[in-house]
Amino acid sequence: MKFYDCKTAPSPRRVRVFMAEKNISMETIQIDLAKGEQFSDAYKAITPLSEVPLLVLDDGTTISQVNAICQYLEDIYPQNPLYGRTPLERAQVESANSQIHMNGFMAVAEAFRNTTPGLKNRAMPGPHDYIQIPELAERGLLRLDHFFASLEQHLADSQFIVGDYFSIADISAMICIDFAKWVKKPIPENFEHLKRWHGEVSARPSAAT
Ligand SMILES: N[C@@H](CCC(=O)N[C@@H](CS)C(=O)NCC(=O)O)C(=O)O
Repeated sequence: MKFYDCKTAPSPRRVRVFMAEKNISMETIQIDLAKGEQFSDAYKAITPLSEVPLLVLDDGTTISQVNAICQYLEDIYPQNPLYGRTPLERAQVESANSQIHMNGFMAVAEAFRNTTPGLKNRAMPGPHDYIQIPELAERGLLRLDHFFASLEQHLADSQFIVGDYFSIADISAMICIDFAKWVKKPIPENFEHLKRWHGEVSARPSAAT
């Protein structure tokens, strides 16, 4: 198996931290997004999506999308489960992880991609060009305020996102909060629960990957 990564980008970091938590190592190839390597003929021959992360199996089968890659790895490397240990926990992790992706990750991406001068005409990742819409950036920042507030409330009486169980949802939320610094949205000073949790998850060795 090969993992196509970009060490500076938030989406592939979700997979890297997941693999570190599960002690999975594999051949990793860096795609330099800043240099446009995702659009090279060589990479387009591997995936028409022009995105990272990407997993390529030994027979050449490709798996794209953070969640699909992590779920596949969870199935074939069941040690240290991060998608839940019971049917209920699995449902809770899936529910939290999709909300974090939609309401957190996509909100930051909306704010970042619709304002960054270097991403003019690249408001969405992938093979198609889309113009920036400044109103979407404003909406993204507003959605991010709501996302932070809901996490602060939730973590007031929960150690991790799903009770006392560290899961993929914590990885997604931690990286979302780190990504939010790109749009100058640090954790608000008075959000003590969110800061406590972010400090704890960031101190895990996996977070340094
Ligand atoms: N829906 C994809 C999103 C992946 C994504 O947004 N990747 C970004 C890096 S964080 C990318 O490949 N960007 C390429 C570009 O901006 O051209 C997933 O969940 O894996």
